[in-house]
Amino acid sequence: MIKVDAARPFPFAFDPAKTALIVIDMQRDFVEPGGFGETLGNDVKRLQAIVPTTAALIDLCRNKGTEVIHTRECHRPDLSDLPRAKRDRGNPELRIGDTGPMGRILVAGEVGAEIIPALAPTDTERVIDKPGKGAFYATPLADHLSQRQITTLVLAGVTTEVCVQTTMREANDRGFDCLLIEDATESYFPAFKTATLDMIRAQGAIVGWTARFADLKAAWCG
Ligand code: TIU
Repeated sequence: MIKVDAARPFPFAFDPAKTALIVIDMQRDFVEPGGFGETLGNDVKRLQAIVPTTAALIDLCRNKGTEVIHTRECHRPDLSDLPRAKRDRGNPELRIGDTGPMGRILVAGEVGAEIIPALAPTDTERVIDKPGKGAFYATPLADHLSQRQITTLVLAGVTTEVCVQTTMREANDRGFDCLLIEDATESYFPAFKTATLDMIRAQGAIVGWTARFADLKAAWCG
């Protein structure tokens, strides 16, 4: 067992053989100009700051033989998995399915839906496409983790209070112990990131734990 003493709200112990890293939605549509994130009115540059730390986290897990799973929020080209309520939400310049500079917004197979090159999956890593904010809703993720006897999830990606938090809450309700890496997740809204980290670890880790990447690495690499 590895014990991360500096995790909050208290030390986090995990078995690397029963752990998977889930990197949430590090797609061009959220991180680069011209995609879904920007069309919602956000400054996407904020999210780029976590790329080096997230790359280092992925490398650490690969080197340790801990499975790395990537998710992508995207929809089928015929939009049959896009609820009207999701498409109509807000007042974006471009809606999901419309054509922008990186192809159709949040549609599978388009340039914008790809994971950014700096964090690209290897040929053997699992990529889960998801139509919702949570990675468990309408995906094979739960079955996959169950087959692999995974009990612990390390989480990273964007955005902290939307897809990352939703996935972490879904996982928590399914019985997984969850650790969110603080400097490998980011939000378009700094206050929302802070609040999300606080609410995750409140009430004795009601949703899970958080830790800095350096503290995970120090505990794991000795
Ligand atoms: N808008 C926003 O903050 N996030 C999303 O729509 N999706 C994800 O977080 N991936």
